[in-house]
Amino acid sequence: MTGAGVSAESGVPTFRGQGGLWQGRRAEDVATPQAFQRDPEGVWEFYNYRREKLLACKPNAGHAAIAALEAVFDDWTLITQNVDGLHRQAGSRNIVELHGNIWTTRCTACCQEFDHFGDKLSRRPTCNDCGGLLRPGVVWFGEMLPPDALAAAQDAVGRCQAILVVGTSSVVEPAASMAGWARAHGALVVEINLERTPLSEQADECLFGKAGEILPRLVSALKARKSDPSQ
Ligand code: BV8
Ligand code: ZN
Repeated sequence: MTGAGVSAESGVPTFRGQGGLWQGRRAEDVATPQAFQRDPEGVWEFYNYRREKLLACKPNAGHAAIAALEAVFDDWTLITQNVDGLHRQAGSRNIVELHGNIWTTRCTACCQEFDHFGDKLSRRPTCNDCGGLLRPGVVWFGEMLPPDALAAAQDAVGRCQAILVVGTSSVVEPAASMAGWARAHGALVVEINLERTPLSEQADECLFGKAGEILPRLVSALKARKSDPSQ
């Protein structure tokens, strides 16, 4: 389970805390259906700014390590709250994007979804098919998560032996409850973060430090264990 902290070392601003995206902005003003209803151009300005910044960002060692873990485990699911697409660029494949993807759009009239990876969009992009207003393909506050993504995440969390929770402040629901659901059926909970979060007291292990430094070390240890179980 990853959050914005995994992308921080790629230069993608996190949401909360010092210098975060919500800094100086209220999430309710830029990341809710009401905000979009009220001021679609202002919301598109925020998302176009983030898309623009993302073009210069590349996956970091943390993303690469997570992609490598997919090959270490027979049954692995990456659940991410991140909308930046960097996990896929790093080579992860079995990905559940709980909060959508900033590179996609959805037509508010005909509901078609479009991939605009790298495209520069206007402040009022419209659907090529029906001329309807496009919205960012992300999940806003007060919106349900995509049912298939939520179901896939709940299935993985319900079956896992261990959950690694990396770079999230664990405040946004229902993502923040996933580790608790895993723990409830006996899974090991390991948190990797720079600081303590509301999840920390429930975690079996808290590894404090940068995801881009801790994860590669974890992958090497797991790979060594896999090749020589006596280790
Ligand atoms: C829902 C997409 C059912 C858009 C996002 C009261 C009224 C109404 C709703 C609610 C309410 N109370 C609770 C709710 C539900 C609400 C919610 O949880 N609110 C919270 C804030 C109280 N949730 C919802 O609305 C969700 N839908 O519940 O539907 C429903 C329907 C109607 C009414 C009620 C319920 C939808 C939530 C999705 C919102 N969309 N983003 C966009 O991106 O613009 S949320 C946004 O926050 C991002 O997706 C982000 O992923 C997510 C979580 O943030 P984090 O990833 O954790 O990032 P953050 O900056 O917070 O933390 C970074 C962490 O990394 C820190 O801990 C830091 O220490 C660490 N870090 C930094 N650098 C590193 C590092 N760690 C390691 N290494 C580093 N280098
Ligand atoms: Zn349309």
